[in-house]
Amino acid sequence: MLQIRPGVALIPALIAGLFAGAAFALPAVAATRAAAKPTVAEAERFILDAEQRLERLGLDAQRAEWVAENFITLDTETMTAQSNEQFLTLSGEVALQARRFKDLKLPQASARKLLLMQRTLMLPEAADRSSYARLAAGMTGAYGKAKYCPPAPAAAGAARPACMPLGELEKVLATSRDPARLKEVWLGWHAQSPSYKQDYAKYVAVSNKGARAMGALDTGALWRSFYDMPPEAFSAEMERLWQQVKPLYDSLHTYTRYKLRQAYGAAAVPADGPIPAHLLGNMWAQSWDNLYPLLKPAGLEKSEDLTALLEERKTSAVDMTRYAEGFYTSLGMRALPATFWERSLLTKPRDRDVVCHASAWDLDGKDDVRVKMCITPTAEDFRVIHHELGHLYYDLAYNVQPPLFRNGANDGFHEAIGDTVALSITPAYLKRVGLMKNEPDPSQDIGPLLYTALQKVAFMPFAYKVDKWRWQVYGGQVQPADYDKAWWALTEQYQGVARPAPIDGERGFDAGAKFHVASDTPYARYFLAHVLQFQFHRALCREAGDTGPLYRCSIYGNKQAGARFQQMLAMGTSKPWPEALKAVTGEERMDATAMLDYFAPLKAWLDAQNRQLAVTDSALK
Ligand code: X8Z
Ligand code: ZN
Repeated sequence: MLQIRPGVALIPALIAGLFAGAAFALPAVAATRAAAKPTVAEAERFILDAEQRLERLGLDAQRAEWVAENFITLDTETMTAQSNEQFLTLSGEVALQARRFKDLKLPQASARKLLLMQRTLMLPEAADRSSYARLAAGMTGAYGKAKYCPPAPAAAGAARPACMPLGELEKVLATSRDPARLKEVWLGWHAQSPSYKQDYAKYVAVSNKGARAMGALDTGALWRSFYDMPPEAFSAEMERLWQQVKPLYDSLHTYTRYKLRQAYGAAAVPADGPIPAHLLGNMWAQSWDNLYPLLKPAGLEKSEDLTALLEERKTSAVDMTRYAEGFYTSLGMRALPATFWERSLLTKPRDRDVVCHASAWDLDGKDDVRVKMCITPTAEDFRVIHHELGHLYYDLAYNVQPPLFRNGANDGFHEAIGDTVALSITPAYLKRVGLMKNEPDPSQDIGPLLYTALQKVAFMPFAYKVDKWRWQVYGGQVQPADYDKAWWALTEQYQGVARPAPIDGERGFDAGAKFHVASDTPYARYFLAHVLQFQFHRALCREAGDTGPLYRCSIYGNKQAGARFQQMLAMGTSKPWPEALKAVTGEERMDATAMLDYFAPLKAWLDAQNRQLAVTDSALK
């Protein structure tokens, strides 16, 4: 199953059997019995049938989507829209019919299946379903094709620079230290999304219609209802977790601002205001690890540079993937099937547009699992391929379950699996697999720890913000003319980051410059995943008998930890997520103390640094 499309979250599976008519109609059997009280036997028959139909149509839709994202053309976009529309028709029908059985006392599994069938939009009008599916396909395609085309140089006869796809722009942001160049590519990319702003606004309206037909206030509230708790309780959970992490983030932000003031000058980075977004090494300022060379502790190294090593060795995309697979098999998990290697897309094709944003797919509910990713030999992609394989190993594990339970315990779990494994990519592990020559001295630990915090801790307020914004948009508190105003208000409030230039009036659509907004993929999942991965890591390290600091623990090669993880993976979404969490950690609540434990020495170090930097900073002009 595709893990990053909203379809997964909203539409557990689609069924075939298009309903050609304009509006839903209950099928004859259901209609004639509508007056009679439904029986348990009827409910069980309905569930079995619906589950099979949803699975069939869902897989068809996945396949169409796979082709559309691998070959972005008008025709593939139309075909995926048609296929998704069919799935939406079926899932809406099924959700409607599932309501009939709500008062029955059913076995736990059947009751849960009825609940899961209702996690969808319901759009009774065919025109709405069609417009929803077309807009979604169009925006994903537009994002995938977008390029920044720099203006022609003023000098007569000078060649026009080539248009730059996102990957190249990201590389500039990661490596250049020229503020003018950084600002140019930042603005160049953010100038692309206004082209689909109107479509996004239309899409929001149709989506809300579908959520309201399901009894939710709006699509945001519907998303928040997918966590085995009332939507308001979920918002409160997110806030609780954020408050746990905030002091650590504040320390990191303060340190980063001081260091950027040293690097770019006091005029470029305000002493106590937000940091300009183009200086953070990443297009969305969501992870700051590319700033490590500027921020690293004086006298300490980030051990060896994995990116340099991968480049130097000309590590291929397949090699990178083999390393990741090797980690999972070391935990006792199976090798990837031969078809994975035949059917995945691991490098960016030269001659066509594809959606390069990494994703993991399950095309048959058995073992036709694939990755689509434009891998480059960098430390970041090394982590991302571990992340993607985490999705696939989850798919492979829960494919023993009936179709409706073939999903993550919640969507945050799905995102957390590969990241948990990637937390075990320690210097000691890299040395063990021959990717590092010398293991750094433990006295140098602050370096790698800072590097990891720049990825993981910096990410937290970003991940919180994306769906806070969408909740406001879906909730109607923010109208299209104010999309950017609201986006940057949240960015300043949570991330302490500012737009490098004034907002583009009512025209701008900076949120749409992020893949997950353009493709309408919920984002709270990544926030949860960042909490959960540290909880899983802490529990698995204990299972492996490692009593040392969490940041030095690697579960590589530990079959016992692997078996414990696998046991949870195989549960899929058959039980409410607290039970899955308990299976690995013994805990039933999400809890950011594991993340705080992991970074505890860094927090103390940052606070000490910040006290010193406050003194030297005051002398900066
Ligand atoms: O989208 C992803 C994965 C695919 S599910 C590559 N991630 C988020 C992002 O890139 O914004 C992983 C971390 C956050
Ligand atoms: Zn993912």
